[in-house]
This record gives sequence, C-alpha cells and structure tokens, in this order.
Amino acid sequence: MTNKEHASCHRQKLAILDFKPHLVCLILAIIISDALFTPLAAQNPIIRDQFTADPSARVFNNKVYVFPSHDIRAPQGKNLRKDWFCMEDYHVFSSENLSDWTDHGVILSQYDPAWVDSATYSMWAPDCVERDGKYYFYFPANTRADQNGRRGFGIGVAVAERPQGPYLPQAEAIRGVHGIDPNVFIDKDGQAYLYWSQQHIFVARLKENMLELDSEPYIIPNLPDKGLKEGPWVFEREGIYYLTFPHVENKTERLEYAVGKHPMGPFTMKGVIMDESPVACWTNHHSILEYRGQWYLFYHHNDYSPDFDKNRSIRIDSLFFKADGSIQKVNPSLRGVGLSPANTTIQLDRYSALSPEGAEISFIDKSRPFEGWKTRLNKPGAWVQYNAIDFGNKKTKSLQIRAQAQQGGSLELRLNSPEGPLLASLALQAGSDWENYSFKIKKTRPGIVNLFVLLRSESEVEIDWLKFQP
Ligand code: FUB
Repeated sequence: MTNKEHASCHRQKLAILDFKPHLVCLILAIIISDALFTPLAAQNPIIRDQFTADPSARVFNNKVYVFPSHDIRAPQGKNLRKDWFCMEDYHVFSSENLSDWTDHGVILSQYDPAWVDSATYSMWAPDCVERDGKYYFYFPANTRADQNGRRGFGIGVAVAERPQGPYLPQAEAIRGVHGIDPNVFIDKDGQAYLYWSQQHIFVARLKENMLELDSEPYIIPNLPDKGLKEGPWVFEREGIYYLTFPHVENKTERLEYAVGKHPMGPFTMKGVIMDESPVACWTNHHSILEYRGQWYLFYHHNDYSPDFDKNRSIRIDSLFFKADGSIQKVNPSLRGVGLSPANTTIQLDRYSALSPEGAEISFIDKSRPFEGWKTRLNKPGAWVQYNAIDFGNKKTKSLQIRAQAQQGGSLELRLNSPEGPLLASLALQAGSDWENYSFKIKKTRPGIVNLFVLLRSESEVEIDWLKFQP
C-alpha cells in the first residue's frame, strides 16, 4: 500500500465524520464509523478457483460486482482449437472488501440466447450497467449463420432485476452491431452509449430501452492506426471523458487511453496505463472504477496458467490521477491493494519485493495451480518483503507459519528493511512435509509495517503462509 492509499483510507473515514461539530457526536461517529468501515484489501489474482478474464467491474448497491469472461480448457470431441479462447458461460462475482468474493454462479451460458452458435464457445468479454433498477448485461458471441450463410461476432443483451441475475437474453443480437468487447457508458444527462471493437473502436448512441442503437455506428478517429485495438472502457471524471483500451503497439497488448470532452469524442491520445506483460500474456483487458474514494484498475494476467495465455485470471491494482487529470502508469502487482490484517493468512508469495538472489515463487503443486504458490528461500540472507501488514491496536505475541525445511533451517522476521528491528527468530526442525509451526515473537506496536522474512540458515526453507496472533 502506498502513502496515497493510506491517505485515501483516512479520507473515507473522515468523510463519514464530516457533519459532526459536537465533541460527543464526534466520539460516537468515530466508534460507529470504525464499526461500519470495512477495510479494502486484495491480493492478486482475486478469483482463486477458476479462470477469469476481461473484468468489467461496477458498483451496484454499494458493492463491487465483477462481470468477467470465463476461460476454460477446450473440451474434447467438440472440434475446438486447443490453442484458442474457449468460453462457454459467464459468472458474476461480488465483494464489499475486494478480498472476499461471492461467486453468484452461472448467469448466462452460450445455450441460452437463440442467436448464439453454441458450437463455438465464444462468450467473450462482457459488460453490465444498471438503468432504472434493471441490469443490462451485454455480451459478444458468434452468431448462427443468417439467410445468406454469414456468421461473425454479434453483441446481445440480457436483462435482470438484480445484478446477480437471473438474466433473460433478448431473442436477437443488437441490430447493426458486428464486433466484440461491448462497453456501455451512461452520461450525466442519461444518454447511454455503446462502444465495441472490431479492429477499430466503434461507438453509437443507445435508445432509452438500452436494447437498440439510436445512431449509426461511428469509428472513433485519432486512435493509433497500426496494431489491434479492442476492449474499450469509457468513464468520466471531473468533466474529462476517458476512452481506455488495450492496443498492440509492439508485440502484445498494453493498456492505453485517450481523453475528450464528449462521450463520442473527439478524443486525443494521452498515453499508457499499463505496459505490455513482460512474460508475454498476449491479451490484457481492463475496467476502471472508483469505490469508496479510491480508483482501481481491474485487469488480467495468466497467473494460474503460465504455459497457456488463453486461461487468464483477474487482478486489481490502485490507480491514481495526476493534478492535470492524466493517469499515472500502473505497475502490475501480486500484492494487490490495501492492508493485510496481521491476524489473517498472509500469503508471502504475493510479495512486494524479493531479494535479487536466493528467493523464488513457484506453485505448491504445478498440476493443481489453484492450490496456490509458495516462497522458496535458498541462499543465506535471501528475503521476501510483504508490505502493509496492519497490526491494528491489539498486541500480537505469537506467530503461526506453514513452512517446510527438509534439512531444518532458520528464518528471521524484521521490520521495514532486511536490517530493520528484529521481530522474531524462527528455528524450523527438519521434515519432508509441510508443518504448521507456532512461535512467540517480540510484542508488536500497533500500526502498519512492511515485513521482511530472511533466510539465516545454509539450508533452504519453503513458506506457504504466516499469520500473527494475540
Ligand atoms: O477474452 C477474449 C478476448 O481476449 C477479449 O474479447 C479481448 O478483449 C481479449 O481479452
């Protein structure tokens, strides 16, 4: 967590206190706001039991709902390419704290809309918006052949009374729309716009029924000429309309943006929000939203499938604006956002930094990636850094750690730097299995720390997680 994120947590608390001049009210407000205030935190990736991609995140009824694509491995015997995207249905996930996500299950599958060719497993990136208490879910898919035998991507709408569905698909795809990656933006005056991509980025006005176009599709000009552009996501902040989208400037997609004074432009290119993935996950696809005073970038990476980048996982990192409204580049992280309470399971493998030598992260079991990762320290002095652990105001006296040391080993826990104050020295006995060890530690002070876990022994130690206790 950065200083800016700390400041934003405080701003959220203070906003609740704003209206209380009287001291007694103020004290009451502090007690109430602390009780009501759910801290926001997330480690990446955020969904840990299935592949998810192309996250469209929305705030509905004070909760964050994420509508992602659902990558799967191509089923046998369906005549599908093994090396391509394969998507049969959509789930929706919701959370109030960005850490604990409820999976509301399948909200729509390729077998539901009459117009979708269900042999193609092509339920690509969706979006969802609310209007007058109804939820409109927009999704692309390959169409069945028309009278002239023509096929291609269309975009359909399914409507629900609640964000988690059930969603009822319209009988036909939206007329006049050919392409993928729908995104809907409703402006302050109530006018809704549909954006989508098909090599270029298109926009058209939507009728008030949210189901039909109200203008001819228009190719948004002044965006990069060369390289695929897709996945538009439009939002407004302080009178500036941001058109953000993945674009292949070099080899794979990076996230870029343009700004304008109207939802239909003209837009002027501004820059890069997130660079290309260094490990060549070919796609990236994102959404941007403000939730309780902080802006977030939702995006994806192939965390659980390093050898096949069409099985992706969604992540969140904080996003900041400069004073002139431009977007600061976001560095993708595993650590994610917010504070990790000291008494919860802290996955060190979602680290903030690793020593240049002797520290590495790998799957606990490569054949079962959703079991997660472990941290391996194999050189004396090697370390893993995990930032923003919140010790709250209760004293912490002990520590549990799940670790494995084949030949026995020793670790040190230090605060704020590899040479910082010593919190604990841990001696781990030899064993060929994972063990849950308990140790007494020096009493901690209340507050937020950056933790360093260092290897002191010659022999290596693997760590799954640790947790502090009173
Ligand atoms: O998920 C399938 C496609 O990959 C999306 O529609 C694109 O935006 C890219 O993420």
